[in-house]
Amino acid sequence: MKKYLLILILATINHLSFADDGSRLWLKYDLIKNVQQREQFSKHTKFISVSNFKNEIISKASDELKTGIEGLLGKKASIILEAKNQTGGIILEVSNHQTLTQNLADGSFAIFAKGGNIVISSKTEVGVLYGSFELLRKIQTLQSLTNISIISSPKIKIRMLNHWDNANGTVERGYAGSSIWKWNELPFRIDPRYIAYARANASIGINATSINNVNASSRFLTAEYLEKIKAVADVLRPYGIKVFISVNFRSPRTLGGLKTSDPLDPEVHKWWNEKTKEIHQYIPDFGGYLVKANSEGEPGPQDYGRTHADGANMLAEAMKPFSGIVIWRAFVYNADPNGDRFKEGFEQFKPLDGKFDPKVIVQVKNGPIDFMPREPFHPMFGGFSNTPLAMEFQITQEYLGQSTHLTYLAPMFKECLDTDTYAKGKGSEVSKVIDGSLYNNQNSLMAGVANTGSDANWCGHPFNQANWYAFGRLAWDYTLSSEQIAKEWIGMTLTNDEKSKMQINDIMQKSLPTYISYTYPLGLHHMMGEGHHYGPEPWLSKAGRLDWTSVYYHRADSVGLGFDRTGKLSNALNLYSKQINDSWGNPDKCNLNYLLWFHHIPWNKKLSTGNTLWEELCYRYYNGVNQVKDLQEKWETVENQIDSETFQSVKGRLKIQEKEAIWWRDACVLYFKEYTKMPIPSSLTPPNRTLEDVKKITEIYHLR
Ligand code: BDP
Repeated sequence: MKKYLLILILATINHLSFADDGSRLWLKYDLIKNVQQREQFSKHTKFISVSNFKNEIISKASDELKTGIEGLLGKKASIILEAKNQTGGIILEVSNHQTLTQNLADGSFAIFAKGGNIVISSKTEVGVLYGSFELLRKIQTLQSLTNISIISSPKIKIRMLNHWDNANGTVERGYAGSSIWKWNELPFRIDPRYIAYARANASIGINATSINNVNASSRFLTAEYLEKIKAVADVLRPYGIKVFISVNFRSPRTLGGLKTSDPLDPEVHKWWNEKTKEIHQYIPDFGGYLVKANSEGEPGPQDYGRTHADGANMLAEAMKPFSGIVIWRAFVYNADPNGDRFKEGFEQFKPLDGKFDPKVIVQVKNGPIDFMPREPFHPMFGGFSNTPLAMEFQITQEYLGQSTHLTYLAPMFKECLDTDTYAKGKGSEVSKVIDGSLYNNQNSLMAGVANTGSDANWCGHPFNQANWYAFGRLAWDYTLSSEQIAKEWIGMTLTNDEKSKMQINDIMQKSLPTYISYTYPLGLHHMMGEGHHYGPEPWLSKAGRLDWTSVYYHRADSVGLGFDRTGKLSNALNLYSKQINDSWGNPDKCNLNYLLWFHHIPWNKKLSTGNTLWEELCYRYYNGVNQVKDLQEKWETVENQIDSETFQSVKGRLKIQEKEAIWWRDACVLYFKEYTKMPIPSSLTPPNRTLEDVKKITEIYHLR
């Protein structure tokens, strides 16, 4: 009996010591198991030499190196003032003379071997911080430091998270608990998570945070909240992160008591000028404003007969004495049952191209509708030569399985960034619009709608952390491959066992095509459950607006499926260049992944695969489900190399994913079958339920 008790106790201790709740993200710094590997790294990390102890960014860099080295290598790492004839250490150096780092963007750094030491050098303190994280990443992923030689430079200036967090602690489209910002505690209590958040962001080069929802409350501009935001800004500053605020355009009325918020009214100008000055008293390096205006019911300049440029320029003027900027979102679409939402942003902003103040940058979602799992790039990219445009990606998985489906988003971000707009001929990729190089813009910005929340592991699904990580890495350097980023993240977060790394990378690379296959194959879009945006509802035909329904987008009828965006109907294709039209505009040449985005295809039309549209659609839905089973099998093979809590969490979620992939498949196949009047191909087993059965699942979601 005693023996069994002892075994039980030991097993529990063992379990506890390995249980990983994911809270340390990719900055785990667990001891490297292999002694020889540890010795190799120890040779290069005997000390950390810092000549400028007082600088708060440098001191964060040396602290991080110390913590990292002590954890990973299980030894003390001393911080010293100057390495006099000492070798085998790390030297942190801010240097203007360092030829390696001249003419490179702010935050660039070099890491190189010199005189028996490793030097991390940059023109700026924050570059030294980024270099320190890079060196730790090398150790975490077991890469040799011998003769290390790296020069790294960010391609985008402002690398930003957009939090859609509300003052009451909820998060719009958040799937990982409540807000990380504890407004009720601030400014008096600083949650240690703010520091962990800052470290995680700095480790991937994120240097800006917009802390509140774009559907903004004026409350964030009150003195009470500015004091709270200041407290957060003070925590983030030593990690090189600037704070932005999303503002409600009606604030001069709701908060200032004015009669109007008309951007051409002198009193309104004065109000914003004073408010902007006041903000700077709290936060001298304030990043600027983020504005959602005249979109989905939010107030804006059009309420007063003014344009987006009038509104943005008024705020830019208030920002003139300061370094901050104004980020104005292009996510606008008026309710027009006969129009095409695809074209709205482009058409509303096109007449304003060139009319924005240089302090304004217009933030555009990656695709023209709304963060669908696969969207063609937004035609504004390449269509606007006189306005700096920022990229807005969604890291939180509103339409991508939220926190239960495994979907790695780096391939999606990259697909958009790598697409050629042909705006100035071949080689005019979206990435070159964003980084400012195509049109010679000074400002450049990439924003990701954050997926963070109060859950212990920050992001809900353990793999959702990889999307935060990937966003930061790509904002820093969009030429990194999805594989490289995945492997880094796996090595830092899950395991460095080579075989398991390969399996997990494979899961991650296959995850997005799998998800798209059982939800939106062949370019279908916007068929999710109303409001909550989870699960299928392709039959949705009545909503607050026609362009919030599913039938508006898929246009299924007895003839075929898909939204005709050629000259025959909406002509949205016309917003793209001729070269894009030559391919996407032709149903026989169009990439099948985008086919139903642009064409209404007859059910019995033969596609390039040799199958008819109906057959291909069925095969893809069924394949998607089978691929989830593959992901599950692959995950089983890594069990011994993964912390058990994480392993079980992913395993459980994959089960949900399998069940819901079948839900999507059955809903869509049974629903479209009503239009085709054709049987499901004989090689596939038909769903064992009716369309009515599936509709009931969705109805339950809407019960009150
Ligand atoms: C949609 C979301 C909505 C956001 C909106 C936006 O459903 O909650 O407020 O985008 O980006 O995707 O403003």
